[in-house]
Amino acid sequence: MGYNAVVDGGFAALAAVLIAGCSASGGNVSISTATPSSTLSGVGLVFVADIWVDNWFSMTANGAQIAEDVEPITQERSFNAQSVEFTATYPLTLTVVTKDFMENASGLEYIGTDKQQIGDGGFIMQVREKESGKLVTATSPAWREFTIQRAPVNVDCVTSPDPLAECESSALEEPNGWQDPSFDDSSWSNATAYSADEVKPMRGYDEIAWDATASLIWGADLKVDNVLLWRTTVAKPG
Ligand SMILES: [Ca+2]
Ligand SMILES: [Ca+2]
Repeated sequence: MGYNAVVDGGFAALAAVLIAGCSASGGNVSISTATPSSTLSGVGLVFVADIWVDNWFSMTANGAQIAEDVEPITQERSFNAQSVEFTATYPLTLTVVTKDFMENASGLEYIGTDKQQIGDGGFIMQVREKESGKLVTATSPAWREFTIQRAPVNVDCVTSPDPLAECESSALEEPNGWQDPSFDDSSWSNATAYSADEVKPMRGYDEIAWDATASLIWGADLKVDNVLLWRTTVAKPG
């Protein structure tokens, strides 16, 4: 699938328009190609975002939805990189929802098998201006993070024969307006950076040339934090 999105820095002006027939898939990398229409050309800049998440993401630019993981969250092994083109203006506010796979609210996966475990997450993204190739932003500890689902809170339940009954979870609603560029995220946490050894990224990760400044990030707990909200804003270049 492809998205043709023009995102205004002021009002979240234009909804992403889903267009057909513009996607390519090579290995574990899906490429969504935005094709700004003639009526929209000249508005904003075209950006390219490369994203890899263990396991799922959805993202906005300046308040407008621009992309969602092509691999559903309903599977343990949802690993893939995506490259997404979108048109937007500075200042550029990006928001991302990331989800680690959980078989149910217990937070565990492979339940009832000899691999029953607390799965872990991981998220890396970089954004460039398409024409200049200039790096605009990359995931780092400077990104703002707010975890809204944690499970299991009592990690000892990992070996339980009935995780849904014995594992505890905590969940919060998404804050109102959190995807708006003007949302105040000062009470949020900074992202925690993790090494590739800790995240063990796979399937698609190696097919992207990650900038040296792009870090794998997640919440403070790589395993227990399962649904996370992310924000970053890039000022207009001086
Ligand atoms: Ca996972
Ligand atoms: Ca987890």
